[in-house]
Amino acid sequence: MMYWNRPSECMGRETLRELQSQRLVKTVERVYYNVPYYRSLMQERGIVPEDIKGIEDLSKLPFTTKDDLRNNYPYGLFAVPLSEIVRIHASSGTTGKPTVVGYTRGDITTWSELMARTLACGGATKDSVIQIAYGYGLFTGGLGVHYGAERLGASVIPISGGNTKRQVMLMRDFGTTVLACTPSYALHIAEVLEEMIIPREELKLKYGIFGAEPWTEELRQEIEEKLRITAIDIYGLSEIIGPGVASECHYKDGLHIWEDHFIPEIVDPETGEVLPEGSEGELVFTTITKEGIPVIRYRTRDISKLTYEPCPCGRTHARMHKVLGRTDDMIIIRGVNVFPSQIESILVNIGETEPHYLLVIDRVGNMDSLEIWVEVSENLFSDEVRKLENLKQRIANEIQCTLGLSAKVKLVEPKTIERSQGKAIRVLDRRK
Ligand code: DLL
Repeated sequence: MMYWNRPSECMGRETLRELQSQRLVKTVERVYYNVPYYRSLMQERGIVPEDIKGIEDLSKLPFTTKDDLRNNYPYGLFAVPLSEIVRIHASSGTTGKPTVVGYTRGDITTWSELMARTLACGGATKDSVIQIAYGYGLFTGGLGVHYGAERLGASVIPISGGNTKRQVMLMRDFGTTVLACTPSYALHIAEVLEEMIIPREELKLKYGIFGAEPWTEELRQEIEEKLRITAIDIYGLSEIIGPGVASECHYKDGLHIWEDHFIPEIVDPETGEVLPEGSEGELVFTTITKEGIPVIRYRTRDISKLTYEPCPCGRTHARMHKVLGRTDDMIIIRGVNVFPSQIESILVNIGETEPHYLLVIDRVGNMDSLEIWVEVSENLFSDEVRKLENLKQRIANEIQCTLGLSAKVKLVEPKTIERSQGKAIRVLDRRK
């Protein structure tokens, strides 16, 4: 049993609740006095910080959503001056603008600590050789896992995503024992390993720390068999901290939420009402130690359920069920979060196409592929091939620039895309 921080991970529930209450009270004060947005929201509801005496008062507080972050783009929800921020990350917003988050030096320390916990919970130790194939950059995956792995004292290979043959070669040559990447990329790596005819015995791989996108138990089994490893599910989101919010232990029966830093709730996605333990609903988190951008009751749009039953691993923190779905239309393609509305605004901005489009997502080999079908006018369609090629290229480039995702564009004749009677169907996901 490898704990990274036993006193915190195995803290009695009473003590934990007490700690959460103290930290919540401080957080509410911090946002009330430092973030005008939260102050006016609380004033509108007639709440003053003194009304929040502990965790039992949590539901008095208003929710925060991705839209609130967008409306305060880029730094409006920061609770410290920019001079205190040492790192900025961003993730997809629902339309053009990304969601921006900032970390103080203290936040980076907390994040590293929580990622060290997460990695240890999944089986890594200071003797591990960790290959980090999550993307490095504005995405929180690469750097988040990186700092945690160094904090743990492991040997870190910061390879980032892509160039799969090289991943496999270095995995063998450098003696990687832990692979950290998205589950779909892990499957792709497994496939390339087979193609390269490298015998499994030449690898030292033991564990996979996979997350950033939904995956099924079936996919887990396939990866575990192909790579002959234990595959662990880790969960997180930029708005809360990045990876390092919750992690499975080797019992693989729900993900432990690091509750001394984040208070989870499950709410009815329609009414916002808090649901009792075990109910399926939308996950909501309140950060209670963050300095740069604390968030109050953040609506994740992820569907899950909570259990407070003790886990045989000895950790006392609540467990969330593997993510069951989303309450909105966000899709994750090769680890990149995509809202159909983002593609729509790109198409509208470029013009020259009709407002009828379909995102066709598939799995080619083990890699997600995205094809965008979009209607063009009769006139344009009968125009020169060169013009059409040029338009396709411009759309694809714009998507690459805005989302960092390569896509194929297929221009189709008017009325080819099926019209729907009710809500438009914008996504055809063939991966399932
Ligand atoms: O994906 C942070 C992360 C990086 C987590 C590396 C794990 C590993 P965002 O890009 O902000 O942050 O995307 C957050 O991804 O709301 C979920 O919908 C989805 N997601 C993340 N982890 C899982 C998971 C990172 N284990 C959004 N299972 C979240 C299912 C996940 N969905």
